[in-house]
Amino acid sequence: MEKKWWKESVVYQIYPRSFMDSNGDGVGDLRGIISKLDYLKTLGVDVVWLCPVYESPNDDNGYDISNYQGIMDEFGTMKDWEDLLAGLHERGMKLIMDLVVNHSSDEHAWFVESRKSKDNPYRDYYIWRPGKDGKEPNDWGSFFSGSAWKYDEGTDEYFLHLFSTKQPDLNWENPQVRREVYDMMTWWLDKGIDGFRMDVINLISKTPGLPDSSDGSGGGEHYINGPRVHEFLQEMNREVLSKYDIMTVGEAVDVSPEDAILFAGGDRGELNMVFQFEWMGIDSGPTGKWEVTPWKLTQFKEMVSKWQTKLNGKAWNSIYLNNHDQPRLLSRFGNDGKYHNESAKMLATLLHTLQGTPYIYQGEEIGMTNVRFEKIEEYKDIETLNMYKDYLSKGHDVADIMESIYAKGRDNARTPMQWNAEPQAGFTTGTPWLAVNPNYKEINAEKALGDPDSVFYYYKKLIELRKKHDIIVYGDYTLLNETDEQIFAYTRKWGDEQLLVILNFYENPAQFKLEPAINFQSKELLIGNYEASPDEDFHELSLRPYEARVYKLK
Ligand code: ISL
Ligand code: CA
Repeated sequence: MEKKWWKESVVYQIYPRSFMDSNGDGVGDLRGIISKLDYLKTLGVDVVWLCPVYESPNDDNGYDISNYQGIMDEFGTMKDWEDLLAGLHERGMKLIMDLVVNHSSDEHAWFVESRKSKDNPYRDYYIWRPGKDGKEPNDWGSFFSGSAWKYDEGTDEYFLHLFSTKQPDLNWENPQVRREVYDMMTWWLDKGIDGFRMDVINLISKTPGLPDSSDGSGGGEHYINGPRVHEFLQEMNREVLSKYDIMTVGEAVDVSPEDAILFAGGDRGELNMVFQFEWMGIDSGPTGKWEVTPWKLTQFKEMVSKWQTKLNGKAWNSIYLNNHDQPRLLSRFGNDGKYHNESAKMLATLLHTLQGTPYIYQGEEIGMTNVRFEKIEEYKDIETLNMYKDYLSKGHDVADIMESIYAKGRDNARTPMQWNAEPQAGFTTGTPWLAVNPNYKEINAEKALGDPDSVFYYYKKLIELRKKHDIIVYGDYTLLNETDEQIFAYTRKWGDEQLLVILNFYENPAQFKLEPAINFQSKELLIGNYEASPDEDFHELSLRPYEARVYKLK
């Protein structure tokens, strides 16, 4: 397997609005991030992925961009951004920027022009259609509820928006649009950035003619992995990406491992890796993410194993268990109460010992959890608020809706970073744009840094181990004890070495019996989340609640 720096790296994702506020206006900003670079260095991460910091009216917190080459006033200036990049580089870390080019803001100059008249030179930068029998041009649905079309009186036509009405989709069929995007990317790369995370990049190509969905299911079949998506990405790679030593990760909604190999296959000339959504869907029902559904460990193991084995040697995995769109991993897959630290460390062990590049989302390294705000007015996320209205109008019970939000709402991940036990968790001296999770006195970075046994130092150790043992990065994965409903165990193999990972996923103690037996001469306990004797015989082990162990065998 080819060695690459982006395979050996650990990425830390920053959601700037919620990371650190430097001027007391309640909104995180670039100076705030700069003040925490030593914290990131202490943790040991290699790459920072910065969520959008571009000019934006913030209908979707920066994922609606009105100027791709300017910095949002609330976050600071271009000089601040340059200082951030320099600060990261000085400390040996890299920076990847969010690239949001499936859509722009409706306040982008292109769209302002585009909506003016049907013959405006920018008209074809977006996707405009006349209505059909006085209704929307087709039956496609928006990810944020309702139709994906919005009527615009000025020219008596509709424009397409797969996300909010303030996020019109760019028309990738238009070569001029693609040229603009490539030039803009080149401009950022020439400023010295180290790559891109590409927002919903597998949605950029739509079926010509924009037909109705075949089964009334919203139209995904006509824009997920659309007909020209690989052509466009290969062109982008030729024109831009291939000229730099950078890393690229594409957010790819609804992809299978086979699709992922097309986007990120070593010989494809497209991207380095994708974020897939399969694991994130494990607790969703047929109607989607808001239908919270129980899941079994065997299902989860099957999903993980599928991605590990199918991509092995063909494409590279990205490994994440949460991000700014997902609930906190600890509340979702672990135990955010009694076994907070144990389960946070167990999940961290999984994240860092699979084949792929691990992504840590801010606050994960101190075990931040989901939040339960009493009133809908306290929530800020457009997806959550639109769903709330939509479900209310369809007659759902308020209490049920709130339970869905508690389990799945995106604001779970967006409450301010908990730095210390001071008011507002040390995030701001003012009023935060979204309330702080009330558990900040127990869960905060200052406390974690003062406790050698904290979740933070466990993450740090896992990151260090990755630097010392190639097998953690490159080893082949094999699932063990497939039908076990409580223990997730696997090996990694690399040359004459093996890694054995044993994870108890629940609070009940569990008996582990190694099957099939493995041959080895020597063993070393690399890391675990409980005191354990290095000489213990792991052929039969009693595992404590959420216990995790990683052995290296030779
Ligand atoms: O949030 C989600 C999880 O259910 C998805 O619907 C999400 O919108 C989708 O994964 C795409 O996400 C990305 O693009 C969106 C933006 O709101 C998200 O924050 C971003 O990660 C539109 O730009
Ligand atoms: Ca601020």
